[in-house]
Amino acid sequence: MEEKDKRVHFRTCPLCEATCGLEIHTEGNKVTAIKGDTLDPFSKGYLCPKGFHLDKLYSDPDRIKKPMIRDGNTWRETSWEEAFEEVKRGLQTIIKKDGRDAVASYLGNPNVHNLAGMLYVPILLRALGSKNRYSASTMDQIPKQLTAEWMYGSDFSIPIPDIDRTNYFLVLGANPLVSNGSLMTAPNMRKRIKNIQKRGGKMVVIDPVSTVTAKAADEHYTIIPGTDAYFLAGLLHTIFSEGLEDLGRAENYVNGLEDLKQALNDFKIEELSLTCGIDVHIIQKLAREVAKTERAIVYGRMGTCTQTFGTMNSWLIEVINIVTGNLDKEGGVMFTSPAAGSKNAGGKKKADRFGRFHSRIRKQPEVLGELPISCLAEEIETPGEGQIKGLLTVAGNPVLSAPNGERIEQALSSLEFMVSVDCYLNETTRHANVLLPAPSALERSHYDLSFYQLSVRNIAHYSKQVFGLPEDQLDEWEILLQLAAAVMDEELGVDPVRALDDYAVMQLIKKEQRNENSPLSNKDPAEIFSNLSHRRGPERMLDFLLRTGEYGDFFGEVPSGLSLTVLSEKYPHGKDLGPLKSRLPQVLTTISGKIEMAPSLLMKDLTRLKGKRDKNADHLLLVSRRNLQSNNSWMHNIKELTKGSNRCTLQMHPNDASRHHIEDKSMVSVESAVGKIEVRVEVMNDVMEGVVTLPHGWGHDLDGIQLEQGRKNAGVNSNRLSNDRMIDPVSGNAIFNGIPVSVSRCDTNKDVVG
Ligand SMILES: Nc1nc2c(c(=O)[nH]1)N[C@H]1C(S)=C(S)[C@@H](COP(=O)(O)OP(=O)(O)OC[C@H]3O[C@@H](n4cnc5c(=O)[nH]c(N)nc54)[C@H](O)[C@@H]3O)O[C@H]1N2
Ligand SMILES: Nc1nc2c(c(=O)[nH]1)N[C@H]1C(S)=C(S)[C@@H](COP(=O)(O)OP(=O)(O)OC[C@H]3O[C@@H](n4cnc5c(=O)[nH]c(N)nc54)[C@H](O)[C@@H]3O)O[C@H]1N2
Ligand code: SF4
Ligand SMILES: [Mo]
Repeated sequence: MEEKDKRVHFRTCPLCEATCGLEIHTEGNKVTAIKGDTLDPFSKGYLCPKGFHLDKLYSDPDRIKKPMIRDGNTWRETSWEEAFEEVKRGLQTIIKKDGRDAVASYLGNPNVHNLAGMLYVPILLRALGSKNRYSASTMDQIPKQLTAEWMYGSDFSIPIPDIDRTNYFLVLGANPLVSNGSLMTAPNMRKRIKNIQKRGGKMVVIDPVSTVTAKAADEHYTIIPGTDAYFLAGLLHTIFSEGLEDLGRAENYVNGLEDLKQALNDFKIEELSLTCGIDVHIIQKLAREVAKTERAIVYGRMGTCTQTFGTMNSWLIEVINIVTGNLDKEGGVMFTSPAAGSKNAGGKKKADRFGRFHSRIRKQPEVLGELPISCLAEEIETPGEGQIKGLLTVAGNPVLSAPNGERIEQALSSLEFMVSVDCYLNETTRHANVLLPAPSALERSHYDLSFYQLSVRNIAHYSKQVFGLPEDQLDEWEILLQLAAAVMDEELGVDPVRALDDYAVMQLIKKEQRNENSPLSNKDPAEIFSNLSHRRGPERMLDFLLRTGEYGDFFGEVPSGLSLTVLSEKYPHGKDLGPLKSRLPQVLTTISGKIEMAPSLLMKDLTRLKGKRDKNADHLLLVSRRNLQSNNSWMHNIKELTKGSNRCTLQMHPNDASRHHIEDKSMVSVESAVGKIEVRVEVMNDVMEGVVTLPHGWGHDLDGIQLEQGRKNAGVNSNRLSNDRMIDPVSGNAIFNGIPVSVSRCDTNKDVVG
């Protein structure tokens, strides 16, 4: 290998929300080393084992590299032309026969870690014109987004913990030392938490499991799964009844506070405490600490979102942060000022994006433009007008990720036509008729458009491709635009990708110009367009977004401002744009212009806290757990990340084990209302009595998948137990935590790898 082939690349890791900077050494088309980039102003050299092995995804021999068409159980590689022709034929047949809503879309999590997904999927969905939009959001953070939409006006106006300046961090249902943080982009959470403690502050964790994060905390309290709303109502009750409220910066901007206070008056703290299993005096102590500590945060994530009170939890957490004066304050929770993307400010909206239409079968309201994933299977299965006959998946694996995976699986196999854009032939994409290969992360450029909107500092970091695309590989944005062209009725000429891309950029320009305060409002749109003409694809859009963003150069109007050229040439390790800044009131886009403290559907939902919670004494409550080496369902084909002991186990408390005559390491059968699995048990004190935990994203033993390594350590699909009929009734979000299950010894106790 010639010396000149050796190169060093700096780029952010696109795998999780932490956005760590990587230093990638290459020789020719091989990666020789990956390290943490010590010059990255945000991650400062931190990385986790997944980032360290990012190249293994690129070099995985099982990764799909050619478009493929399925004929029965056999796949054949084909040309892009034939693949898109086949997509056009398959989807247009359904559209002509049954209308556009008969073709659904499902978007998986990696879309938000990918510029193509962020910028071009919306164009594809508009071209498709179907109401049947589904995504991983409705089994994740939609309660947080809906709460932000109702309270602050926009679903992306989510206040972020200002963790680097806080003195008190109360964490519910999150395990950031394993997940690396969510809706709180902050590489190296361990260090950030240690720094809170070094400053004399503290972290308190509420979790049914003594997780790595709980162990790093100053205090940990277990909670009965699914009952956080009772605990949070208890905190609020204490704050109000002891007169501890002080709204601080939010004082003049709230609506409905008195109604909320009145509603909470009805509750008795003793009853709330009994239901959640946390002592009254602990609830009161924590309430006083949150209210009295200068700079405190209450933060809740997955464990609080994907449970029966998902939206109520998200709401009560916002309310507590507001009434203790911690919203929009240093060391409290703050809105970001991202360099590109949603400006989360400016103007009042006309209506909430909720309930504008309903699902056909369950009549579940639309939430932020989509329908809950828990409705997908029934919409495919149930005949009649409006039935889903075709599906397009982009970067998603609902068979392993979504509730009642087995039902989804069956539903997918009954579709008339399915198209998937993915890197693997896996549990979901094996049902596709056409599978289109997405390039791997190292072959595309990157900018964390989503996560810099959710980050604990304002950051901008653009990464160039590490490797060029192979000659016969389309970039993901080109695939998405080709798909858009295939489902449109209009003729787009000889270069449909170019036509759609140009159109999309023109739309962005016009949108910016509609803002009369924009320095571009009086410019000729054609001139702006031609200013961008040396770029195409995501780079052109990103350049425009950066130049017209908070720190933008507005095409020369602000000479020291940011552009893509400045960012990529001057700041190869990323640019730190400083700590979060106060943004009230301009961040508010609600109809009233105020923070809505008492959204009507949530006020109504409070009555649910009054009913008795029935619990079958024989049932254990299943919750989910993550592992540092995994990333949802799709990184189990990497040997380096799956070696060692079997991670797909049921964790159980010793008292529950002995009550059910279950021995450590034995095989057990776990049964819920919808399914049954067999899995190996790990008996341990870390899990609260009455609770069992399983990881999700396993079950790689299905026929016809191309995951050789994954199959060796297949594990079982925990989502055969989660119930698509159990949802958070407000947002429709899926429930993965607090699922009643019965656990018993396996009759045979045969040596199955679970
Ligand atoms: N029981 C339980 N279930 C859960 C959860 C839980 O905690 N417990 N968590 C939920 C959460 S938070 C989420 S976000 C969902 C995730 O749900 P999904 O997004 O449906 O599942 P993933 O496992 O992330 O699958 C990602 C897919 O994208 C493909 N892929 C990876 N990179 C790319 C790319 O660059 N381009 C393209 N086109 N494809 C790519 C992968 O091969 C894989 O098929 O799972 C949910 N499911
Ligand atoms: N290593 C790794 N990192 C990841 C992922 C991954 O799969 N692996 N996935 C990424 C994705 S898509 C997401 S969304 C984020 C999620 O990241 P986090 O929000 O940090 O979620 P989890 O790690 O699932 O932690 C949820 C915690 O909630 C607890 N819990 C369960 N039920 C309850 C309850 O009723 N009340 C309370 N208070 N706690 C409860 C669980 O025991 C668990 O410790 O992680 C991301 N990062
Ligand atoms: S923490 Fe997340 S962003 Fe950082 S290296 Fe690991 S997977 Fe990548
Ligand atoms: Mo997620």
